[in-house]
Amino acid sequence: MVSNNSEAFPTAFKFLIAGGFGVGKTTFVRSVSEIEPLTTEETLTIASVGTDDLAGVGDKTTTTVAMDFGRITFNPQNLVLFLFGTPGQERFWFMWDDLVRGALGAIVLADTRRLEDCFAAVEFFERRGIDFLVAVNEFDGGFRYQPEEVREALDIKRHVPIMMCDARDKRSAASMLIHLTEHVLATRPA
Ligand SMILES: Nc1nc2c(ncn2[C@@H]2O[C@H](COP(=O)(O)OP(=O)(O)OP(=O)(O)O)[C@@H](O)[C@H]2O)c(=O)[nH]1
Ligand SMILES: [Mg+2]
Repeated sequence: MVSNNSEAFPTAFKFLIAGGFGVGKTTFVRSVSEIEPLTTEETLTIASVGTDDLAGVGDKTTTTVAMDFGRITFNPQNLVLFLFGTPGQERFWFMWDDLVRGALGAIVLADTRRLEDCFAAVEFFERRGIDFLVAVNEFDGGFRYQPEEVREALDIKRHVPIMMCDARDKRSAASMLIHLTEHVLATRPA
């Protein structure tokens, strides 16, 4: 028998957590996921010096080579978000074309120490017409910008939300997802 109780069927969205190398994508998925996230971290080795640009990422020792996967449910709204974190290094960008399939929206994480590194992600989603917001992950010791300064520096279009976040903080990361959901719902026809 087919139930007509729509409450039983949550609305599921696929969101990408994207951005340049070392901006905190894996950290974001890890802090907000209600399941143990699937990650594909590999150790950065001496052999990668010259390939991996480690300038500005502090004492980072691992990097995502394929993707991160996590899930979060918002109960009153009966909403399930599947989160796919992208790899940040240029040599793994070919993965993005697969990860983006079926995605309804994206968060582009930006690191104020290397703001320009999120250009590629911004362009990627703009070209594909995927709604996104820019979340500025405020690292300790990084310069503190106002959202409108970031918009100007990166030439982000007016309708794209720009907000400050701390990828290590579950509440902060969850609020980015709520903002993105609202943004997607507001920009898409019913
Ligand atoms: N201080 C500070 N450290 C952070 C923050 N977010 C992430 N980190 C740290 O920064 C490092 C890089 O974070 P990752 O989550 O691995 O970055 P990523 O974007 O997944 O990196 P790739 O997959 O290699 O591109 C980790 O050591 C985190 O603990 C933050 O908001 N503040
Ligand atoms: Mg990662």
